[in-house]
Amino acid sequence: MITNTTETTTSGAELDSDTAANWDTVSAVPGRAYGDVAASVDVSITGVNADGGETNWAGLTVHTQNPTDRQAGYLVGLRNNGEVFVDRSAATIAKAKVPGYTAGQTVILRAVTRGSTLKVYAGSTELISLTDASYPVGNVGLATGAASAWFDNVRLNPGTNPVEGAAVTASSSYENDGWSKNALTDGRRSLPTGTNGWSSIDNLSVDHTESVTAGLGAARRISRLDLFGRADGANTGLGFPVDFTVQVSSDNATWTTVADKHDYPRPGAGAQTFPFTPTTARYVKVTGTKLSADQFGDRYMQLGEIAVG
Ligand SMILES: [Ca+2]
Repeated sequence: MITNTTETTTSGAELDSDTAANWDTVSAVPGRAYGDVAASVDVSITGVNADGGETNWAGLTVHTQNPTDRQAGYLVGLRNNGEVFVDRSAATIAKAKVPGYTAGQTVILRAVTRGSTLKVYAGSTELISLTDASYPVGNVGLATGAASAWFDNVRLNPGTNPVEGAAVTASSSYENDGWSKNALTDGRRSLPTGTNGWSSIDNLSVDHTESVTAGLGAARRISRLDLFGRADGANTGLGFPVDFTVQVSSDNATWTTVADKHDYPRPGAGAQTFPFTPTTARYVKVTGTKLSADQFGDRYMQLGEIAVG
């Protein structure tokens, strides 16, 4: 993903060392046009030019018409004062603050486009949602403006999971230590640090039922649900339900069961895929009716990510 000469790669991360007053340093894969796409990068700003100081930025370009030009398309940037902005044709059309940002910290910056909707996240936190039809398709790239920055873990998902970024409801949710409902649809499937999935509250030793529901945003024809369990070393597969159903609904009230599993073995890393007869749905729900116990006898339900197709 390198088309300019001011970058070096170390330990899998990419350093853009251009701290000169160069506002248009962009790296991209030329010739790739993405429509619906989720683009994510771990970014930390390591230095800023005195001209502009902490308002200098690093981030992503999406739907750009020229891969090395940030003007024709959308620029999703993080300033070192914690502001995230979306520029279109070099004019800011939306901005928001990363909660609790401190200069130089690593932010998982993610842009998700669906049709004419562009959403921007910091980790699992939605910061910006806007509708704009000016650039429906184009390139994805990395960009800096008068800042040096580390880029790592670049991920592109060309719009194959309509529940990514979806609002999630759950029977209970442990909203701490990075666990959250929203982390079920944040595009990060594994749990390398134990901080990017959903967990029910974890202090119940009695078996019980837990459920989680995600919306697709609109009615869609789907025929598959993928569940990703934990994938963090010895905890891999922990919290995956033993008995569970997968249900779909058009109104979040009347449900049709499309999968009913019993004595499901503790899975490894990777997708657990449940195909079903193609159906039109707007919501999907997974209900665990028998939960597994951890080494302390506590029973809870945990998932890293959910996907449909
Ligand atoms: Ca996740």
